[in-house]
Amino acid sequence: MSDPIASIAALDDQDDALIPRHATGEWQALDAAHHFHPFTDTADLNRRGTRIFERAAGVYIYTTDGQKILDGMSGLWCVNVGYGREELVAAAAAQMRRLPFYNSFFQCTHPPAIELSRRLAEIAPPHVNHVFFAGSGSEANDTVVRAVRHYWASLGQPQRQVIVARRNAYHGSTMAGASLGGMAPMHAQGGLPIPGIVHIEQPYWFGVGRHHYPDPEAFGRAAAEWLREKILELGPETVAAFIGEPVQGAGGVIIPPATYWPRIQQICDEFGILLVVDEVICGFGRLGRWFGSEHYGLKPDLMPIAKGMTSGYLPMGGVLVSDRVAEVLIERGGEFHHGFTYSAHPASCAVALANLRLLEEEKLIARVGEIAPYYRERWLALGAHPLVGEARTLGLVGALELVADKKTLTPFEKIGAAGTRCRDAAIKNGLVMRAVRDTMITAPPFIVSYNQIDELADKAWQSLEDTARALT
Ligand code: PXG
Repeated sequence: MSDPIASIAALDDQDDALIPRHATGEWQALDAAHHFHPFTDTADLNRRGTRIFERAAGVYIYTTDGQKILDGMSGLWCVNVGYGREELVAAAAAQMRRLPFYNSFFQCTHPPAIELSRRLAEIAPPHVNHVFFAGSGSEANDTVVRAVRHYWASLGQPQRQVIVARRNAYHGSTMAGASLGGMAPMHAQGGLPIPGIVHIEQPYWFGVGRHHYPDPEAFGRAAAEWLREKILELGPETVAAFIGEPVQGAGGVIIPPATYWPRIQQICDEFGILLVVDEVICGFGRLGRWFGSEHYGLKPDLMPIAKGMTSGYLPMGGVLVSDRVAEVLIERGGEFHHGFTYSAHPASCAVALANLRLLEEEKLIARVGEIAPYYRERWLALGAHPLVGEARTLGLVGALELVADKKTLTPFEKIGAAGTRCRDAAIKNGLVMRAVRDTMITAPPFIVSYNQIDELADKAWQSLEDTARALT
């Protein structure tokens, strides 16, 4: 087989004056001098130094030092069709030549926006036929907050303001996104959450449920009932919506017990509140169906989307809007005073269309279903390691809970230290595996082969071994 890196290098016509070539140390120094990274303690980063990735192909990414690393996280849960897909590159280039930008305000639109809207309505559940475009998942969730409240105000119920979300959820980093999210360290900076957003406990059996509910299914029912309790406590007439990720991603691949979502749907229906299912990670095939909502049999009123819509090749987000909400917004809402310069960016739309075509032509979502049992088998086997208290997967996401004592499942005293060690060991071993506290997670691209799943699992095991050795 030809060396993918060599073939990319042959294609490489990058302008050296635009992006010069430096040795790794020089790149690191320049980065430290000028670049603030997301979710980063900059002083700490500058001591440790950045890893600099310069190219990628298939499921592999390559550093400026020439290290080849299996990307077990699909970039940041987004590069689902893998790296180096010429179809997406060509779609972006062609659209940028034809019409690189035009806005969708002031009575304007363009063919890529129209075709993508039509296509999304086709793949969305039957009761979902509209989309509002944004530039990211965070903007999608800001759109959700404003659309939900505008929906109720348009129905003459402006007092319905409160959105119930969950602890340890992740819905983005803008003011509304971070408010919906349930990350305490995010709320501690910048005076969040904004008013009218409340949180209930998450359906995390290993982390919060197992001490009181030995049976995960009983825990799932109880966790859903916390929504009812919260609605009753707030007064049902004040509650606008509930929001949740089908499987919490950034929170640590938290797969709710099977009893959870059906009961959440029931409770939303019972009180008539809107159900918002955040599909930013689960959407576009991650769980083996187009949407996580389908996996759990849900009928969402709004579905924020991003990431896998373009496989991350260009930034794009949006909110899929059900007929229930669309009718009110259209018939009674008047002007929705909301939108972004890059709503329906033409190049992003073209890339999304090319990406959806790849998913369809290569049957990549069915492929997730086919390969998921093997990923599961290899991942669950990691559960035998002395450091692992629980292993779980669904579709192509997986988590390992690292524990100090496997018998009693006691967590580590200093939370996060073992996880960070394991993540660093994984990188040394040539695998991107993310650490959330002491939970190790992977979410590989849909094109991952059986051999590459072996490689992922072998490297993960080796990294657990290295971590165990370092801890003793
Ligand atoms: N909703 C969900 C469910 C997400 O996972 C967002 C919204 C926000 O999307 P944008 O495009 O604004 O980032 C996300 C993003 C991690 C990690 O460490 C996860 C995300 C972003 C950054 C880091 O797992 N998810």
